[in-house]
Amino acid sequence: MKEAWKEAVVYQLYPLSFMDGNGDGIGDLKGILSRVDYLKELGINMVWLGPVCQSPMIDHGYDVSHYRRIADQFGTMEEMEALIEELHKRGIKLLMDLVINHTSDEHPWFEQSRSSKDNPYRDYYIWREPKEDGSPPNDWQSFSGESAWRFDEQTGEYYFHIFDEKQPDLNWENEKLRSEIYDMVRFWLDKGIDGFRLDAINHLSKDPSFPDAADDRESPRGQKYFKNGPRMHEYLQELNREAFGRYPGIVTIGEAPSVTMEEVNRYTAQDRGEMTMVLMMEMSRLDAKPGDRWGRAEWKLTRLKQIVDKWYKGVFGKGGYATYLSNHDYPRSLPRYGDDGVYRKESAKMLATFLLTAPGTPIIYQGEELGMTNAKFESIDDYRDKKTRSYYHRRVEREGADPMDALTAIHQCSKDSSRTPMQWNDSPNAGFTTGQPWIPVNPNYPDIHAEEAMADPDSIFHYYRKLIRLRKKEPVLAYGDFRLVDEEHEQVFCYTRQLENTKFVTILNFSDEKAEFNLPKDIREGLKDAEYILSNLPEGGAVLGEKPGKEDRAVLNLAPYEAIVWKLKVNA
Ligand code: TEU
Ligand code: CA
Repeated sequence: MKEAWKEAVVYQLYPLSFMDGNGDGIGDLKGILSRVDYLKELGINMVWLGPVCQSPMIDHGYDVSHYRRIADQFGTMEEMEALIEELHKRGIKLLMDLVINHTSDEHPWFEQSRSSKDNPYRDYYIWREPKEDGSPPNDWQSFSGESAWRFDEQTGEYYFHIFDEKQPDLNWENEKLRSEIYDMVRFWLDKGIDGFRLDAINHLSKDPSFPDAADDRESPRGQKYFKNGPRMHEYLQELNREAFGRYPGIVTIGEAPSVTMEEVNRYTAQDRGEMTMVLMMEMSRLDAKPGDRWGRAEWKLTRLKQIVDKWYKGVFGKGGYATYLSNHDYPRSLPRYGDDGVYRKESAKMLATFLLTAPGTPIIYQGEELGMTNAKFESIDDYRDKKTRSYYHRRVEREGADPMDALTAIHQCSKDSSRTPMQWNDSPNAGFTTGQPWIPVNPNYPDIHAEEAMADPDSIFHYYRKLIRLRKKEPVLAYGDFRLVDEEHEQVFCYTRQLENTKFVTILNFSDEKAEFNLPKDIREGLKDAEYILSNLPEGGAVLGEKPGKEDRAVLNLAPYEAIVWKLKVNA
């Protein structure tokens, strides 16, 4: 069935780093407003705006201290209302980032809650007595690897937090808390926003007995008791009944790490009234080293193929999912899955071809459309992320590691790598700000910026525009089936998408070397009168010149990072 969310091309906009409108070095709403025509030009039709509500910014806005106020550094409610209006005028929907698993410890609710055991807000959060020996109530860890419990002197109890200790988890068992959240969500929906990205959403429900998890192999320990908990579906269905579901066409994209396909369908099957989609997080960290937040592992293309195939077979047509290769929580994928050197342009376009012709609603992370790369600052003083800085100081000061070794791991794994300011032009600070940017701009901005990209018809930016137009024009890319071709090939990712008698063939060389690819008979036949759609190489590249299939060629010779898309006419 036709659904706007299936035809959406989403743009993740990280407000701190998109555009500074008042010269204080911090991105803001005024800055975003000055760039809405850029978004229109790119062709996206949905924006996911990172958190902009009042916050002490310990976690860059994911620590909310007031849900109904815009943080001063981002601007005013009037500017937010203007942004909603200006995006709507351009046919672009706006999703906000909804952070309701936790608040900041500076939220008035928490200040009340911690003040006394009998305060009416006490149970808005999760408090427990210490064990006999004064230790934490159980052995669960937060995502930073330390205890998920923080002792609070004032009332002699511990409170629970799966993220930073300044981000106490809300107690969703408390009905009054839930109804306050629903009221706040309606407040934003009444302003005309079109939906939400739901932060860390599958952590809302915890195992109410809070058992010790000593035998738990997972990291962080205890996670199995604080994700996908027993009342998750009840809460989401209530949230839908009380808020999202009362407004037409609201789109929700849940961030739900480590879920099975069955759980994804339970969260997103249309008839369950819970969420529209979940984020397909598995593709974004193929090279993460299991159990080592700061390590990198080799990754195989066959792994990526298996993930795409698993999600297609498990969820497509039943539930909903959104795909992405880069976001604000991890270094950009271009150098990790492609190349940020000689083949930067070709590989960025190849990755774009994958993201926009594979199944699932695609999310483009700001700057990905320019082929922006990861910053590699030479001093820890240029990094802002709290965990990055504490990792460096632990390694260098406590463990005596060589600073360059610690910085190499940071270059490869720090959240800050993908958070450097958007590169608009070659003026100072890439045109992002007239002030001192909150984090340094990537020094390569004179060569990589929007102005040069928009002026160059062969740029990554214009290639994305072409792909986005294609995705909006061809229903097969939103609704078509997905068939892997040659699952074992370690260099080439080939797949077809078919809807009735339209069949697209995408062939991608994910390597920096030439690749030979055997075309199966049905595709070879189909190519005889195929329509060439696009390629990332100049017209007449190694393969296109020969238009394989006419001479019944069986083997394609692909150039490094070559991407090709054909459209076949088939009998349905
Ligand atoms: O991230 C959630 C998050 O980080 C975990 O679910 C993730 O799977 C884990 O860290 C393993 O890598 C969201 C936001 O994207 C992030 O920026 C915030 O810091 C976090 O929630 C807390 O709000
Ligand atoms: Ca600003």
